[in-house]
Amino acid sequence: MREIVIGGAQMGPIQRTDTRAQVVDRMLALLDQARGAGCDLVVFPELALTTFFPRWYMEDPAEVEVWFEAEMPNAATQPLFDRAREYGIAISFGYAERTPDGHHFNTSILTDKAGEIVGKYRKVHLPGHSEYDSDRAFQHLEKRYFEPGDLGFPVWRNLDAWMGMCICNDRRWPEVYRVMGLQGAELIMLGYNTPSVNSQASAEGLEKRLYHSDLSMTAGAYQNASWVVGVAKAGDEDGHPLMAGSIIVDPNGFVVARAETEGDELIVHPCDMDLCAFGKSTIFDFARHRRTEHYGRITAQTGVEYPDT
Ligand code: CDT
Repeated sequence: MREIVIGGAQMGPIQRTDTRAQVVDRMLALLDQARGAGCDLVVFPELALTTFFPRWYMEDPAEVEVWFEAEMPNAATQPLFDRAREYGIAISFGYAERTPDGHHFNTSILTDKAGEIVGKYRKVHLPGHSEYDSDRAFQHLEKRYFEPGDLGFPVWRNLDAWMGMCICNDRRWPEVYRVMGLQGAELIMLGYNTPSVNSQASAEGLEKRLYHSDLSMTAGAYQNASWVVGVAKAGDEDGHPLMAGSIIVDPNGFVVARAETEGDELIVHPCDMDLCAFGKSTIFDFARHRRTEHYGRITAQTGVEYPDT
Protein backbone atom coordinates (compact mmCIF):
# COMPACT_ATOMS: atom_id res chain seq x y z
CA MET A 1 0.00 0.00 0.00
CA ARG A 2 1.27 3.48 -0.91
CA GLU A 3 -1.08 5.70 1.06
CA ILE A 4 -1.00 9.48 0.69
CA VAL A 5 -3.43 11.33 2.93
CA ILE A 6 -4.61 14.13 0.68
CA GLY A 7 -6.32 17.34 1.73
CA GLY A 8 -8.31 19.38 -0.73
CA ALA A 9 -8.19 22.90 0.71
CA GLN A 10 -11.22 24.61 -0.80
CA MET A 11 -11.15 28.37 -0.33
CA GLY A 12 -14.08 30.67 0.06
CA PRO A 13 -14.22 33.97 -1.80
CA ILE A 14 -11.34 36.44 -1.95
CA GLN A 15 -12.44 40.02 -2.48
CA ARG A 16 -10.62 42.44 -4.74
CA THR A 17 -9.39 44.46 -1.77
CA ASP A 18 -8.11 41.45 0.22
CA THR A 19 -4.33 41.42 0.63
CA ARG A 20 -1.96 38.52 -0.06
CA ALA A 21 -1.17 38.47 3.67
CA GLN A 22 -4.85 37.99 4.56
CA VAL A 23 -5.18 35.19 2.03
CA VAL A 24 -1.99 33.43 3.12
CA ASP A 25 -3.27 33.54 6.73
CA ARG A 26 -6.36 31.63 5.58
CA MET A 27 -4.18 29.13 3.73
CA LEU A 28 -2.08 28.67 6.87
CA ALA A 29 -5.25 27.96 8.88
CA LEU A 30 -6.20 25.28 6.35
CA LEU A 31 -2.68 23.86 6.55
CA ASP A 32 -3.00 23.70 10.36
CA GLN A 33 -6.24 21.75 9.96
CA ALA A 34 -4.55 19.48 7.43
CA ARG A 35 -1.80 18.72 9.90
CA GLY A 36 -4.42 17.77 12.49
CA ALA A 37 -6.01 15.46 9.93
CA GLY A 38 -2.66 13.77 9.19
CA CYS A 39 -2.36 15.05 5.62
CA ASP A 40 0.76 14.36 3.55
CA LEU A 41 -0.29 16.63 0.69
CA VAL A 42 -2.62 19.64 0.47
CA VAL A 43 -4.06 20.98 -2.78
CA PHE A 44 -5.21 24.62 -2.94
CA PRO A 45 -7.23 26.26 -5.78
CA GLU A 46 -6.36 28.02 -9.03
CA LEU A 47 -5.17 31.63 -8.50
CA ALA A 48 -5.29 30.93 -4.78
CA LEU A 49 -3.60 34.15 -3.68
CA THR A 50 -6.03 36.68 -5.15
CA THR A 51 -9.56 37.25 -6.30
CA PHE A 52 -10.33 35.82 -9.75
CA PHE A 53 -9.06 39.03 -11.38
CA PRO A 54 -9.66 37.96 -15.03
CA ARG A 55 -13.28 39.00 -14.49
CA TRP A 56 -12.10 42.61 -14.42
CA TYR A 57 -11.33 44.46 -17.67
CA MET A 58 -8.10 46.43 -17.25
CA GLU A 59 -6.21 48.46 -19.86
CA ASP A 60 -3.43 49.89 -17.75
CA PRO A 61 -0.54 47.36 -17.61
CA ALA A 62 0.41 48.63 -14.16
CA GLU A 63 -3.07 47.79 -12.90
CA VAL A 64 -2.69 44.27 -14.30
CA GLU A 65 0.79 43.58 -12.95
CA VAL A 66 -0.27 43.85 -9.31
CA TRP A 67 -2.05 40.49 -9.62
CA PHE A 68 1.11 38.66 -10.72
CA GLU A 69 3.96 37.06 -8.73
CA ALA A 70 7.45 37.66 -10.13
CA GLU A 71 8.97 34.89 -8.01
CA MET A 72 7.85 31.91 -6.00
CA PRO A 73 8.22 31.71 -3.08
CA ASN A 74 8.15 35.44 -2.38
CA ALA A 75 7.76 37.50 0.76
CA ALA A 76 3.99 36.99 0.89
CA THR A 77 4.05 33.22 0.37
CA GLN A 78 7.24 32.33 2.28
CA PRO A 79 5.23 31.64 5.50
CA LEU A 80 3.23 29.02 3.60
CA PHE A 81 6.37 27.26 2.40
CA ASP A 82 7.90 27.49 5.89
CA ARG A 83 4.81 26.05 7.61
CA ALA A 84 4.49 23.27 5.04
CA ARG A 85 8.15 22.33 5.55
CA GLU A 86 7.74 22.45 9.34
CA TYR A 87 4.74 20.08 9.12
CA GLY A 88 6.31 17.87 6.44
CA ILE A 89 3.32 18.44 4.14
CA ALA A 90 3.68 18.77 0.38
CA ILE A 91 1.53 21.53 -1.14
CA SER A 92 0.17 22.61 -4.50
CA PHE A 93 -1.42 25.97 -5.30
CA GLY A 94 -2.15 28.22 -8.22
CA TYR A 95 -1.03 31.79 -8.85
CA ALA A 96 -0.54 34.29 -11.66
CA GLU A 97 3.10 34.05 -12.78
CA ARG A 98 5.19 36.76 -14.42
CA THR A 99 8.47 35.33 -15.74
CA PRO A 100 11.75 37.29 -15.60
CA ASP A 101 11.43 37.93 -19.36
CA GLY A 102 7.90 39.32 -19.02
CA HIS A 103 5.62 36.39 -19.90
CA HIS A 104 2.37 35.85 -18.04
CA PHE A 105 0.92 32.46 -17.16
CA ASN A 106 -1.83 30.96 -15.03
CA THR A 107 0.43 28.61 -13.07
CA SER A 108 0.41 26.04 -10.31
CA ILE A 109 3.33 24.57 -8.41
CA LEU A 110 3.90 21.39 -6.45
CA THR A 111 6.33 20.96 -3.57
CA ASP A 112 7.78 17.95 -1.84
CA LYS A 113 7.50 17.49 1.92
CA ALA A 114 10.60 19.63 2.45
CA GLY A 115 8.91 22.63 0.85
CA GLU A 116 11.02 22.47 -2.31
CA ILE A 117 9.23 23.11 -5.60
CA VAL A 118 9.38 19.88 -7.61
CA GLY A 119 6.86 20.69 -10.33
CA LYS A 120 5.38 23.60 -12.23
CA TYR A 121 2.43 23.61 -14.63
CA ARG A 122 1.13 26.48 -16.78
CA LYS A 123 -2.53 26.39 -17.80
CA VAL A 124 -2.98 25.32 -21.42
CA HIS A 125 -6.73 25.77 -22.04
CA LEU A 126 -7.53 29.42 -21.43
CA PRO A 127 -11.27 30.08 -21.55
CA GLY A 128 -13.02 33.36 -22.28
CA HIS A 129 -11.93 36.22 -24.52
CA SER A 130 -9.32 38.95 -24.76
CA GLU A 131 -11.30 42.15 -25.39
CA TYR A 132 -14.15 43.77 -23.48
CA ASP A 133 -17.38 42.12 -24.59
CA SER A 134 -20.44 44.29 -23.96
CA ASP A 135 -22.78 41.39 -24.80
CA ARG A 136 -21.60 39.37 -21.83
CA ALA A 137 -23.22 39.53 -18.39
CA PHE A 138 -19.70 39.18 -16.97
CA GLN A 139 -16.22 39.28 -18.43
CA HIS A 140 -13.83 36.31 -18.46
CA LEU A 141 -10.54 37.72 -19.72
CA GLU A 142 -8.05 34.89 -19.24
CA LYS A 143 -7.07 35.17 -22.91
CA ARG A 144 -6.20 38.82 -22.30
CA TYR A 145 -3.99 38.37 -19.25
CA PHE A 146 -2.34 34.97 -19.81
CA GLU A 147 -0.46 33.17 -22.54
CA PRO A 148 -1.23 29.47 -23.12
CA GLY A 149 1.05 27.29 -21.01
CA ASP A 150 4.32 26.20 -22.60
CA LEU A 151 5.26 23.28 -20.38
CA GLY A 152 2.85 20.60 -21.60
CA PHE A 153 1.43 18.18 -19.03
CA PRO A 154 4.42 16.72 -17.20
CA VAL A 155 4.25 14.31 -14.27
CA TRP A 156 6.71 14.13 -11.40
CA ARG A 157 7.76 11.46 -8.93
CA ASN A 158 6.79 12.86 -5.52
CA LEU A 159 5.83 11.10 -2.27
CA ASP A 160 6.56 7.80 -4.01
CA ALA A 161 3.87 8.37 -6.69
CA TRP A 162 3.53 9.82 -10.19
CA MET A 163 1.76 13.19 -9.94
CA GLY A 164 0.59 15.75 -12.47
CA MET A 165 -1.39 18.98 -12.46
CA CYS A 166 -3.85 20.83 -14.62
CA ILE A 167 -5.92 23.95 -13.97
CA CYS A 168 -9.66 24.61 -14.02
CA ASN A 169 -10.91 24.60 -17.64
CA ASP A 170 -8.25 21.99 -18.47
CA ARG A 171 -10.30 19.50 -16.46
CA ARG A 172 -13.02 19.48 -19.13
CA TRP A 173 -10.67 18.16 -21.87
CA PRO A 174 -10.04 14.40 -21.94
CA GLU A 175 -6.71 14.87 -23.73
CA VAL A 176 -5.32 16.47 -20.58
CA TYR A 177 -5.85 13.39 -18.43
CA ARG A 178 -4.73 11.05 -21.21
CA VAL A 179 -1.41 12.82 -21.77
CA MET A 180 -0.69 12.47 -18.06
CA GLY A 181 -2.14 8.94 -18.01
CA LEU A 182 0.32 7.99 -20.75
CA GLN A 183 3.11 9.03 -18.38
CA GLY A 184 1.73 6.82 -15.62
CA ALA A 185 -0.02 9.53 -13.58
CA GLU A 186 -1.47 8.15 -10.36
CA LEU A 187 -2.65 11.50 -9.02
CA ILE A 188 -3.89 14.52 -10.96
CA MET A 189 -4.37 17.72 -8.97
CA LEU A 190 -6.27 20.76 -10.10
CA GLY A 191 -7.75 23.95 -8.77
CA TYR A 192 -10.61 25.91 -10.26
CA ASN A 193 -12.56 29.20 -10.25
CA THR A 194 -15.78 28.36 -12.03
CA PRO A 195 -18.31 31.17 -12.38
CA SER A 196 -21.65 30.09 -11.03
CA VAL A 197 -25.18 31.26 -10.66
CA ASN A 198 -26.77 32.28 -7.42
CA SER A 199 -28.33 29.07 -6.08
CA GLN A 200 -31.45 30.96 -5.01
CA ALA A 201 -31.79 32.34 -8.54
CA SER A 202 -31.27 29.01 -10.31
CA ALA A 203 -30.81 25.79 -8.36
CA GLU A 204 -31.06 23.92 -11.66
CA GLY A 205 -28.29 25.95 -13.27
CA LEU A 206 -25.98 25.34 -10.33
CA GLU A 207 -26.77 21.64 -10.29
CA LYS A 208 -25.84 21.38 -13.97
CA ARG A 209 -22.51 23.15 -13.49
CA LEU A 210 -21.62 20.94 -10.54
CA TYR A 211 -22.58 17.85 -12.53
CA HIS A 212 -20.37 18.81 -15.46
CA SER A 213 -17.46 19.43 -13.12
CA ASP A 214 -17.93 16.03 -11.45
CA LEU A 215 -18.45 14.31 -14.79
CA SER A 216 -15.20 15.67 -16.23
CA MET A 217 -13.10 14.66 -13.24
CA THR A 218 -14.68 11.28 -12.57
CA ALA A 219 -14.33 10.31 -16.23
CA GLY A 220 -10.70 11.47 -16.29
CA ALA A 221 -9.97 9.46 -13.15
CA TYR A 222 -11.65 6.25 -14.35
CA GLN A 223 -10.35 6.31 -17.92
CA ASN A 224 -6.77 6.77 -16.75
CA ALA A 225 -6.98 4.80 -13.49
CA SER A 226 -5.74 7.80 -11.54
CA TRP A 227 -6.78 9.67 -8.41
CA VAL A 228 -8.10 13.16 -9.21
CA VAL A 229 -8.33 15.97 -6.68
CA GLY A 230 -10.30 19.05 -7.78
CA VAL A 231 -10.37 22.06 -5.49
CA ALA A 232 -12.54 25.14 -5.86
CA LYS A 233 -12.28 28.76 -4.95
CA ALA A 234 -15.92 29.34 -4.20
CA GLY A 235 -18.55 31.78 -3.01
CA ASP A 236 -19.33 35.38 -3.79
CA GLU A 237 -16.37 37.48 -4.93
CA ASP A 238 -17.48 41.11 -5.16
CA GLY A 239 -20.93 40.08 -6.38
CA HIS A 240 -19.65 37.34 -8.71
CA PRO A 241 -20.57 33.82 -7.53
CA LEU A 242 -18.13 30.93 -7.97
CA MET A 243 -19.31 27.35 -7.54
CA ALA A 244 -17.87 25.05 -4.89
CA GLY A 245 -18.04 21.25 -5.26
CA SER A 246 -14.43 20.30 -4.46
CA ILE A 247 -13.98 16.54 -4.73
CA ILE A 248 -11.50 13.72 -4.37
CA VAL A 249 -12.09 10.96 -6.95
CA ASP A 250 -10.67 7.45 -6.73
CA PRO A 251 -9.16 5.58 -9.71
CA ASN A 252 -12.50 3.83 -10.32
CA GLY A 253 -14.19 7.18 -10.83
CA PHE A 254 -16.01 7.29 -7.50
CA VAL A 255 -16.18 10.49 -5.46
CA VAL A 256 -14.76 9.65 -2.03
CA ALA A 257 -14.80 13.14 -0.46
CA ARG A 258 -16.84 16.21 -1.27
CA ALA A 259 -16.96 19.76 0.13
CA GLU A 260 -20.29 20.77 1.62
CA THR A 261 -19.86 24.52 1.89
CA GLU A 262 -18.86 27.47 -0.28
CA GLY A 263 -16.22 28.58 2.22
CA ASP A 264 -12.74 27.63 3.41
CA GLU A 265 -13.12 23.90 3.94
CA LEU A 266 -10.72 20.97 4.05
CA ILE A 267 -11.75 17.65 2.56
CA VAL A 268 -9.52 14.69 3.35
CA HIS A 269 -9.08 11.15 2.10
CA PRO A 270 -6.36 8.50 2.55
CA CYS A 271 -5.51 7.75 -1.09
CA ASP A 272 -3.77 4.45 -1.82
CA MET A 273 -1.76 4.89 -5.00
CA ASP A 274 -1.66 1.12 -5.46
CA LEU A 275 -5.41 1.25 -6.22
CA CYS A 276 -4.41 2.57 -9.67
CA ALA A 277 -2.69 -0.67 -10.59
CA PHE A 278 -5.71 -2.76 -11.58
CA GLY A 279 -7.15 -0.20 -14.02
CA LYS A 280 -3.72 0.55 -15.48
CA SER A 281 -2.74 -3.07 -15.96
CA THR A 282 -6.09 -4.61 -16.92
CA ILE A 283 -9.00 -2.39 -18.01
CA PHE A 284 -6.88 0.36 -19.54
CA ASP A 285 -3.71 -1.48 -20.43
CA PHE A 286 -2.72 1.27 -22.86
CA ALA A 287 0.22 -0.58 -24.40
CA ARG A 288 -1.95 -3.54 -25.36
CA HIS A 289 -5.20 -1.89 -26.42
CA ARG A 290 -4.66 1.64 -27.70
CA ARG A 291 -4.85 2.00 -31.52
CA THR A 292 -2.95 5.20 -32.20
CA GLU A 293 -3.24 4.73 -35.97
CA HIS A 294 -6.87 5.89 -35.57
CA TYR A 295 -6.23 8.85 -33.28
CA GLY A 296 -4.45 11.19 -35.70
CA ARG A 297 -7.25 13.74 -35.70
CA ILE A 298 -6.75 14.34 -32.00
CA THR A 299 -3.53 16.22 -32.68
CA ALA A 300 -3.97 17.11 -36.36
CA GLN A 301 -7.03 19.35 -36.07
CA THR A 302 -8.79 21.59 -33.57
CA GLY A 303 -12.26 22.41 -34.93
CA VAL A 304 -14.79 20.04 -36.46
CA GLU A 305 -14.17 19.06 -40.09
CA TYR A 306 -17.12 17.31 -41.75
CA PRO A 307 -16.37 14.66 -44.38
CA ASP A 308 -16.76 15.79 -48.01
CA THR A 309 -20.26 14.99 -49.24
N1 CDT B 1 -11.10 29.51 -14.51
C1 CDT B 1 -11.69 28.76 -15.49
O1 CDT B 1 -11.00 28.16 -16.31
N2 CDT B 1 -13.03 28.72 -15.53
C2 CDT B 1 -13.78 28.05 -16.55
C3 CDT B 1 -15.07 28.75 -16.83
C4 CDT B 1 -15.00 29.63 -17.95
S1 CDT B 1 -16.55 30.40 -18.28
C5 CDT B 1 -16.13 31.51 -19.47
C6 CDT B 1 -14.15 26.61 -16.22
O2 CDT B 1 -14.08 25.77 -17.12
O3 CDT B 1 -14.56 26.33 -15.10
